[in-house]
Formats: sequence, structure tokens, C-alpha cells
Amino acid sequence: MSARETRTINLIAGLITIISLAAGAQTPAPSSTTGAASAQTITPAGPIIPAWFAKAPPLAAPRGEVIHAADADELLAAVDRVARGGTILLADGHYKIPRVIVLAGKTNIAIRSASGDPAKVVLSGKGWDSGNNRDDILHVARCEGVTIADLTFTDCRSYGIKVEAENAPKDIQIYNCRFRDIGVRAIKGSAGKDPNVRAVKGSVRYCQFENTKVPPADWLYGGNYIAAIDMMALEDWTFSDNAFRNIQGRTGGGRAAIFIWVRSRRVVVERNLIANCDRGVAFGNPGQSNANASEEPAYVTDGIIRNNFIAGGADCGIELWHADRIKVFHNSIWRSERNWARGIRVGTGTAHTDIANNLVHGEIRLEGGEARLRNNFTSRLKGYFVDPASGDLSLTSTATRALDQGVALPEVTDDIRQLPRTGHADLGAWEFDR
Ligand SMILES: [Ca+2]
Repeated sequence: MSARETRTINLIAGLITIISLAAGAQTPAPSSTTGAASAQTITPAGPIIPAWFAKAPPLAAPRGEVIHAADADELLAAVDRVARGGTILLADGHYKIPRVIVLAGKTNIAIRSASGDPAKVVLSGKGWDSGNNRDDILHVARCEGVTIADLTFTDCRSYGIKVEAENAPKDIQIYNCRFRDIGVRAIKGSAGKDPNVRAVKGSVRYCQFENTKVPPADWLYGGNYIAAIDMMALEDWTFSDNAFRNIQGRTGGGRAAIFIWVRSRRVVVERNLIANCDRGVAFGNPGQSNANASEEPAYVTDGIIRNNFIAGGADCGIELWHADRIKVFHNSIWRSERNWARGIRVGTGTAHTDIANNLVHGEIRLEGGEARLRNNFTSRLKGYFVDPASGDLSLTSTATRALDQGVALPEVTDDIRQLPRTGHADLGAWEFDR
């Protein structure tokens, strides 16, 4: 090889090195990839969940007809075909959904992963950055008996699952699913104007919600129109044993991790772990919706919020607005200095409400509403909790003003781990072991 050839090769090698370095510097972070690239960067690891947190018991094997699907087209075809009592079982894989999956006129059906592991079956939309604000993954219209279980929903611009209360669905169960990087609402519950039509009987249990991004300023409300669960017109629904992390708006004005409103009744929110979300649990809000524009707002009647951990976030822990007959029992709440007063807010239109045995690093405030406040402990609770920064508000042995200080409440028989409370209950959601 001549000296000149060697020099040329060295020059080319040098250029390749420079190009490689430049490419490395410009390689986008996984969270900002779009389109096809995002297919390779999905890592549905889910939020960091403390080891003690309840795990989803496996569902029973399907009864009735089983339809297997292994790609998005097969899934869509199976949804068309599945008859009363049938189950669609999804093989491990990534399903890029080309158009929204609509469940309508179905009775007692299920869509589940064959493995039972939500990390192994990933349904994605067009993408957080797709610019398509109709990018939803799954709609539930008029159906009776739907189970959606053991799946991951990710990378969509608008709704992961929409439950259409205006179509009066009944018995809708969302179980052991994961929701990650969904731009507007991981689970949306829409409503119509007819005050007598609701989504009757349903649950969201053992699910995990996490965003790794915040919306940009040019999305709705300056990038603050985001929540994990926002549902209207519910009757007899339960939200339990779910974990939420980093559901945040651009400037801290995101809606709650669990936001229930507009003519909802008999709603239970229990044993959820909510960390670093702008708001924790909201029953109602101060404003109105298109679905109730001409009514006096009545957002939630006969609800219970108990045994939840709510830590961090830019705004409030629990808020009630136009809510009637609500029980707020045994929640553990940690507020930062910037929003110290907003542990529990009792807003306008709230009445016949009982707030007891809560443990709040922060305050409980009446802001136009009425509530009976009894036996709560609100203070600076440094040293009371194992790790507030990660959302783990398990009690330590030095939580002296919380241990055994609860008044007896027949509505609270277990703690956030589903362990029975015996003897004198501790304040907050955790019963200390001794
Ligand atoms: Ca105790």
C-alpha cells in the first residue's frame, strides 16, 4: 500500500469517526422518537412499584370460544368476529393499530394477552408526536360485559381506551394493563347530554400509568390537558390497586391521575399509589363540561376515596368540587413546599362529606365546600414515611402521632397492601407492622 493510499484510508477512517460521533450526538432520546423508530424503543417497564404493592391475581382461563391473534390485522378481524362469551387472546408482540379498535354490540367478551404478562403484548397508536388528535387505540361503545386485561397501551396522541357512557356500556373491566406515553387520557370516559345514561358497573384495577414526556405548549391548555383517568357519567365503578407516575402537564397544571366527574355516582377509589402527578384524585372540578353545560354541576355523589398514597406533584393531593356524600378516609398525602396547602381541598358545591383518619404532610382546606373533618393529622411529617420522593409513604417506627391513632371506621378494614387492619388503626393508608 502506498503512503498516499494509506493517507487516504486514514482520512476516510477519520471522516467516518467524525460522522459517527456527530450521529451519536444527534441520536434522539428514546422518548422523542416517532413513527417506525419508536417501534424499537418501546420499553414498557412500567413505573417503579414498591415490592410490597399488590400484584394482580392471574385471571381464570377463558371459557367459551377463543380466537387467537398475532398481529394488528388479525386483532381487528377477531374484534369483528368475536361472539357472545368469546375471548381474543393476543400472542406476544407489538401491535401497531392502524385504526381505532371499536367494541360495539359485544356481550361478555375479553381481549387479553395469551401470556398474561402486559409487558409482552404492546398495543400502540400512531404516536405521541403523530399530530393526529384522533389517535385513540380502543373504544368501548354499547357493550355488556367487556374485560380488557394483561395488555400494554402506549404511544398514542389522544386516548388509550375510551369508554363511551353516552352509549350506556355495562360491566367494563380494565385489569392489569399498562399505559405509557399517552398524550391526552390513558382512559377517557365520555358522556352525552342525557342525564339518565351512564356507564354502569366497571373497574380499573391493577393497572400502571406512566408518562415519560410532557405535552408541548401548543397542545390544549398550554400543554396541561393531560390526565391518566378522566371519566364522566359512571355508576358503580371501582378504581383500585393502580400505580401512577409522572402524569404531568407542561407547567404543572395537568388534570388528576384519577379525575371523575359529570353525573357520576357510587365510585370507589382505593389502594392506589400516585407519585409525581400534578394532581392525585379529583372528584369534580370548579368548571363545567360540554356534557352538563346547562345543568347545576353534580359531579360525584356517594363516593369513597380511601387507603391511597399520593406523593409529590405540582398541585393538589385530593380535591372535591360539586361532590356530595363523599368519604375521604385513611389517605397518606405528601405535598411539597410549593403547594403545601393543597393536601386535601374541599371546593365549592361539596356537601355531606366526611374526611377522617388521613395523614397529610400539608394541609386540608375548605375552599367553599362543607365537610366534617375528624381525626386527621396534618403537619410537617418528616421522618414519618419511608421514601416520600419515590411515593413510598409506608410508615416508619417514628410516626408516633399516626400509629394506633385512628378512630374506628366500618368502611376501612384493610390497608393499601390489602392487609387487614386489626386493633387500633394507624392514620393514613399504611398499617405499621409490629
Ligand atoms: Ca395500628
